[in-house]
Amino acid sequence: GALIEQDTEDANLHMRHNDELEERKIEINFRRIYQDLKQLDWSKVVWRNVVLFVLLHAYGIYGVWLVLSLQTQWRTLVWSYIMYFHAAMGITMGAHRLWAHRSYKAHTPLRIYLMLCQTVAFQNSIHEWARDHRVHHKYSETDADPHNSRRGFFFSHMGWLMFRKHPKVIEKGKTLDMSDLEADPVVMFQKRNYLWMITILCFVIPTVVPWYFWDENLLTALMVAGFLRYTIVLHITWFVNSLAHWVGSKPFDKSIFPVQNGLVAFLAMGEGWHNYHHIFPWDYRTSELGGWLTAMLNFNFTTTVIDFFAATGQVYDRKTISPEMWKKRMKRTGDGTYDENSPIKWN
Ligand code: ST9
Ligand code: ZN
Repeated sequence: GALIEQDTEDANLHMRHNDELEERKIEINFRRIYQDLKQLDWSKVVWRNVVLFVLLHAYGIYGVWLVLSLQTQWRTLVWSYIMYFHAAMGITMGAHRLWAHRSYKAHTPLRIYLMLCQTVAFQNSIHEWARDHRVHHKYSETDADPHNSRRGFFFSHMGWLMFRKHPKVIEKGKTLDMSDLEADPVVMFQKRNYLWMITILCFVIPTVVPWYFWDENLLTALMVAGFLRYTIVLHITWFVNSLAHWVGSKPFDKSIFPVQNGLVAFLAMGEGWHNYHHIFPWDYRTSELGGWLTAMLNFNFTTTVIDFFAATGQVYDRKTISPEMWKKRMKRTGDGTYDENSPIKWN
């Protein structure tokens, strides 16, 4: 009895989509954003996080000013980019494709490296990140989805990190099988040591390197390579949950919210092909794209890096979807927007 009840409930969570899909405008509508904001339950706000995010953005804006007013050395900018790149790899290649989805396997040296990169990004421990992400995939756009995009653009972008979680998130999250991550000593080491590790990797190293090696002003290094770089990586990541659930096409399945968004893919090293990814989450490319032009244009750079490590032997067992399979799915459920003649030619 209990089991059947549970299943029906899960099915219901999934099925109240369709009318809302019709209503939803594929555009960012500021009036809608405002209305959604008004409807959020403000008694659930975690003010400590609001204050921290306001401070972070104030420092980030100060960082922008230090860059635009030419007070930042070019070496510090290059260094900030290197930090951005590593943080991005820690999230896309590590937390997302390796640990949350297990779409490929990696040997311990590479897992340690990706864990360190993921710490540079300071987006919660791998274990917490992957649990939230698994529950997001399994219960997308329901109360059990941590960044449920039905609660509005802002909520799905960053608002969810400033509110107490919906009880369903925790309830459903506890039913997930996390034993694979709990058996990974690299993941568990990071979870146990998270606080000092983010301090060193997200803030101390990015700040001290420019100061020590090329005499950058310490405050400038902290604001630009630390806070500004951190803020940028956060927003790009959050765009996958906001923009890539709102603005774009649905060539693979028109009945879900996630969309294909090339801008997000470009910024997030290949993570904007979100309509595909929600249908085939175990594909290590998070898209059907392949080929050198995609790599050159940076539309899926993470895949290029995974392939590079596969060539060195550190990566193995990459899972993909065959073109026959995604084409079949596209014909059956897609919105008909797929452009087979696109200049960025895939397979
Ligand atoms: C950040 C994460 O930014 C961003 C993730 C984005 C994901 C994007 C995915 C898209 C695809 C990949 C794209 C990559 C693109 C990359 C591009 C790069 C250029 N299941 O949390 P608590 C338990 S983080 C099961 O306190 P509250 C939990 O264990 C930014 N259980 O809930 C605990 O139990 P116990 C920095 C769960 O009080 C209890 O529930 N970090 C689950 O409601 C309470 O947990 C922050 O800002 C679950 N899913 O607070 C921190 N979840 O007590 C923000 C929780 O037994 N977080 N539990 O241990 C917080 O402060 C809080 O979590 C909160 C909620 C205020 C949001
Ligand atoms: Zn995913």
